[in-house]
This record gives sequence, structure tokens and C-alpha cells, in this order.
Amino acid sequence: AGVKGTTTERTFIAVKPDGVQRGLVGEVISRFERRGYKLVGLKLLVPSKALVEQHYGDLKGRPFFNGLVDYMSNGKAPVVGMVWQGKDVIRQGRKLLGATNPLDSEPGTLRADFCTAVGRNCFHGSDSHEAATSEISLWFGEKAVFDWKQALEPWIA
Ligand code: RTP
Repeated sequence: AGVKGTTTERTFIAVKPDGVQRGLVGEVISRFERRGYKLVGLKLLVPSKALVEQHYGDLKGRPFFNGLVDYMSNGKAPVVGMVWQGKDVIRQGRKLLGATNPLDSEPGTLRADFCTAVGRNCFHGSDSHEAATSEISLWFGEKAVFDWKQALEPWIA
């Protein structure tokens, strides 16, 4: 996921099916763009059950695991996956999203602005450099991520 702490740092951000259904894709893109982050990967897909099970491997055995996998992969609405690049983007991305439980999210964060339920919290963001690396490779693979020269770079970094 790029080099941590530099402008090449990368994170995986997803709009989950509830967020897509509610028309929040643009809102997410807009907030990350305005912050000055660079969009280097973008795709819309219905993920396979296997992909979601791998993505949420840490949560296997939790009571909500099967429901979570089904809601992410059942195809009632797709997921929009993104890779964002920039300084401290992993930590800042989590801040833009807000706490996992929307009821604990600070006002002004995406989850506080749009959600109330932890099981329908609309968005995902990698929580560490290791997670970002494996999630980007799982959802995109290196070839689907495209670095480009951001003209704004000298002004914001
Ligand atoms: P995410 O990966 O989706 O950004 O969430 P997170 O790391 O902040 O939180 P984590 O604890 O890893 O939970 C992953 C996702 O599982 C769902 N969840 N449902 N009690 C529940 O019903 C429950 N708890 C967690 C949420 O979709 C959460 O984002």
C-alpha cells in the first residue's frame, strides 16, 4: 500500500451495498477528493462470497459474520471499491468515515452524517498499513491501480 507516511501511502475504501443503494458513492469520492487525496483505483462489483469471507477473515466466528458476508455479496446492490493515495491516507480515511458504530461517530464524519446501525454502516476503510496492502491486492491487484501525476500536488503536499 505504497510507503507509509509518504505521499505514496494507499488505502482501500469501499462503499458497501447499503451505501450504493442510498446514493452515497459521490459523497465519498467528493470528500476524499476535496481533502486532496488522489483516486488511483475504482471499480463496481458484486464480490463473491469467498472474497468477502477473505476480506473479513478476522471476524470469522462472530455472530454477525454470515449476515455480513451475505449482505456484502448477495448482489441486491454492488460494492464500489476505491484505492486512495496520499499522506497518512489510511488513518485520515478512517477519520473521514467515522467510528465503526455510527452512533459513536463524530458529527461531520460520513457515518455520523448518513448512518445509525453498525450492521449498515455503509463504508469500509483499511485500518492499518498491513490491512491496506492485503485488501488492495485482494480487491484490485496491482495492475488495476493506476498512479498518475496530480497537478495539485505541489499545492497540497
Ligand atoms: P470496516 O472494516 O467495515 O470498516 O469496519 P471496521 O474495521 O471499522 O469494524 P470491524 O469490527 O472490523 O467490523 C467489520 C464490519 O462488520 C460489521 N459489523 N456488524 N454487531 C454487528 O452487527 C456488527 N459488528 C460489526 C460492520 O459492517 C463493520 O463495518
